[in-house]
Amino acid sequence: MKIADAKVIVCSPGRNFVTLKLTTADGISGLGDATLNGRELAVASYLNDHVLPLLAGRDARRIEDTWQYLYKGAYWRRGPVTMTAIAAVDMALWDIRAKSLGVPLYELLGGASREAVLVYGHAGGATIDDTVAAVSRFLQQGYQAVRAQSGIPGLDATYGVGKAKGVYEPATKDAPQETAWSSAMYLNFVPELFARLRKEFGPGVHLLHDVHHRLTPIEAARLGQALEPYHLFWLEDPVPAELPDGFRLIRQHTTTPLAVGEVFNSIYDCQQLLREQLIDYLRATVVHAGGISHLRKIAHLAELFHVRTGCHGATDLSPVSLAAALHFDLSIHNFGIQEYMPHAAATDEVFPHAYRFREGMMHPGDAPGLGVEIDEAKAAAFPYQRAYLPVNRLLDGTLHSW
Ligand code: KDG
Ligand code: MG
Repeated sequence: MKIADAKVIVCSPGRNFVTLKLTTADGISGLGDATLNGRELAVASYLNDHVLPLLAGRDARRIEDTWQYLYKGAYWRRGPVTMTAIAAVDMALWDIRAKSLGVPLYELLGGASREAVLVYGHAGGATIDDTVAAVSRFLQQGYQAVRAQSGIPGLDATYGVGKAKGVYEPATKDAPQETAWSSAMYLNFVPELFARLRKEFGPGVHLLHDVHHRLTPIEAARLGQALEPYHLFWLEDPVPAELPDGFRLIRQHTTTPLAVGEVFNSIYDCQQLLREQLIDYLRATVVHAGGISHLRKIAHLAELFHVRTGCHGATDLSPVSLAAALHFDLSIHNFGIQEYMPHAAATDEVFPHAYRFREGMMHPGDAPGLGVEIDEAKAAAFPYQRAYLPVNRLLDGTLHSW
């Protein structure tokens, strides 16, 4: 089962995606997502210029050995570009292996640990009333868990509130959008939002919230404490996660569960948070954290410390990533929740897939492999468009985390 062909497909059906397609000499092909939002071409180049020349003739069944070859063999370790490229190769090899055996990937990962996977949707509105209406729409669609974000009085635009109803695509063409931020205004406002949501929807619905790395540890501790009466499923990315020690301080002050890790790219980013039990949910993903092989190691380490998974799943992660995440989620023991934002219709046309949503739960389907393909002719009709994620400034102009 030698790798005979490898190519990188860059397309933009609604937004940019980088996809790796590997094909074996006996004609089995596998897909890997290599999309790094706002820096897509860096990963395409890493793959084309440095990884693909190493793959020709390798045995597609040697998934772990190929992972180690690309990780240790580069000498330069970790980092989002490297780890996203390795993830794409890893996903494609698992896809090929499962297809060669005629089974859905989760069967190779130990089989199903549950019937289906709990997912959460994104509700956002310009005002509290709009957010209440948005949450209500998700509940009508069967969601059991909803992330709620709202515009903040006095600030023009804020994270998580889409430009149009139901749309979350913060990247903008050619240049980054600039948004303004005040932690003081935000901290005064958010408890009011969740008080209202609990009053409207009662205790049965899982509510989540994303701070998007914007607070200091003591501010995050105050927010976690203020939100305790509303029993959040989690408070996400309360502070920038480069400094794991910051979470000790948050943890000393609040029982609100914490989720972190969508920007993590290896087990080394996670290990202190896990070992010291500073978080409750880990958001590392298949695409940015080294693929299925590496994410399984992270999840197994997390299991020792009572930490469950909550994989990142925004629309900048392609249907290939979503499929891989669902196979992973279905199989591991310490699964918590999966983020789910349906892709644009054009994306779904380019990437036909077997996964399905029903009553707030998802299943990867039982097609062999990942259960997702790419229609290359359709992909070619959507050429790459340069796009950037926003930047965020405090009201006095100081650059802040977006
Ligand atoms: O590319 C960045 C987005 O995926 C990120 O802003 C989304 O924070 C996010 C989330 O929780 O989905
Ligand atoms: Mg997030």
